[in-house]
Amino acid sequence: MKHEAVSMDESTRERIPMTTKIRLMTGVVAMVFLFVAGLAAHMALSKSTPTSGEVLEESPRHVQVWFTQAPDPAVSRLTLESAAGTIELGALTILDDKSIKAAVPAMLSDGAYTVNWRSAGDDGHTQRGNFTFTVRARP
Ligand SMILES: [Cu+2]
Repeated sequence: MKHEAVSMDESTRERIPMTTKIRLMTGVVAMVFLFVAGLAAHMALSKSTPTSGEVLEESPRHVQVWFTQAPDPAVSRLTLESAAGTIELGALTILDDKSIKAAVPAMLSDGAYTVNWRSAGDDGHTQRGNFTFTVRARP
C-alpha cells in the first residue's frame, strides 16, 4: 500500500519527463549492450587448412578449421562437397588449439571443393560458414 502511494506520487509529479528519460536511457543501454555483446560473444573462424581460395597441387590429407574460441564438440561439424556431391570425411577431432579437424580419406580429383563448418563457442550460439579450395594436380 505504502509503495503504491509513493510510485503514484512520482509518476504524477514528473510523468512526461520521467517517461521520456527512462525510454531514452533504456534504449541507449540496450543498444550499447547488444553492440558490445555482438562484438565480444560470437565465435568466428580464424584460419583454415586448406585456406579459403587455395589452389592445391595435390589432394589434401585433412581439413582443419581454427576458431577464436574453443569449439563445442556437441555442435561442431565439418563436411566436404564437390559438384558431384558429398565427400566422406574421417571422424571429427576437437583439438586443444581451438580447432576441429577431419581426415580426407579419398584422393580428391581435380576440381573445386567446398568445406562447410559448424560450431559454437563460449556463448553457445551455433555459427556456420563455408569456404572453397581447388585441387589442380600438376600434369
Ligand atoms: Cu553469439
